[in-house]
Amino acid sequence: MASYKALVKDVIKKADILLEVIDARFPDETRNSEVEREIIRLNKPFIIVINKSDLVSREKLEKTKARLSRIAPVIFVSSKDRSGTTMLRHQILESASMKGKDILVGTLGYPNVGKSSVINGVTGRHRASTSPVSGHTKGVQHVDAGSRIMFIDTPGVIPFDEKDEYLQGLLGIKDVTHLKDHVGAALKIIEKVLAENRTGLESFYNITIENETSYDVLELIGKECNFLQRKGEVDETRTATRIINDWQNGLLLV
Ligand SMILES: Nc1nc2c(ncn2[C@@H]2O[C@H](COP(=O)(O)OP(=O)(O)OP(=O)(O)O)[C@@H](O)[C@H]2O)c(=O)[nH]1
Ligand SMILES: [Mg+2]
Repeated sequence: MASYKALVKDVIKKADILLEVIDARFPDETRNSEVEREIIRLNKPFIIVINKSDLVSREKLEKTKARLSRIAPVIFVSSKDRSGTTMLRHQILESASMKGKDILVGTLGYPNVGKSSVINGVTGRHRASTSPVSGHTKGVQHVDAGSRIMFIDTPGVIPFDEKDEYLQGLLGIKDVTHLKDHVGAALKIIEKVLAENRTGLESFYNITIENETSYDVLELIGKECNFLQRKGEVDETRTATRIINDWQNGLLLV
């Protein structure tokens, strides 16, 4: 996607203030230093919006916030639960410090992090179209949020290393029908949840994990779900598909 840089630059140039929307589960992977540098270069205020905060523990959120607050004001939001959106509106008005004038707010971030959902959260209405399938927002769109705030919604255009299919699975950029290696993607999800919320994984799938590898855990889940083949061994693709869907639907917390 050759024109993405031009689009992002153009939005940064036009906007009075930028929101960098990141996924609470992957704050580092979904930040983009190139975008941040360009914002800083043009001397525009920006806010880091940690979205999907309903999917991580409060403790983790606070840690991420403390770390990122050195860079810019940080607000955590759950567009799903409608939390943090009033705070974000206030922060936009404060950071923009444009008394009485209309404020153009550019919204940037990776595909599927919830840019359009954050805009809807702040406007209080479903004005920006959203979808579980990434690449949903096509082209730049303006969304009037009332009380002087106008958003620019953008497509998730920050490019990924296309080769990193696992990361695309984790971030929900590719859904299960577009992933080639289901088992590989599911193992990455298991590794992430094992490391960050092992008991949550155990209780969600009703399994007990001792010292198993991520592959063993996949097998345990397959057995518990009764996803077996004729000879009785676990149907690993079916199990992997279930895990990817559970993760991408926000059922597994970290
Ligand atoms: N659990 C949870 N899911 C969310 C939240 N915000 C958005 N989502 C979900 O994440 C998916 C993507 O949301 P969008 O708002 O379309 O994301 P986007 O960044 O605009 O995506 P593109 O336009 O495709 O780049 C949808 O399935 C939303 O329901 C949130 O705060 N919590
Ligand atoms: Mg969108």
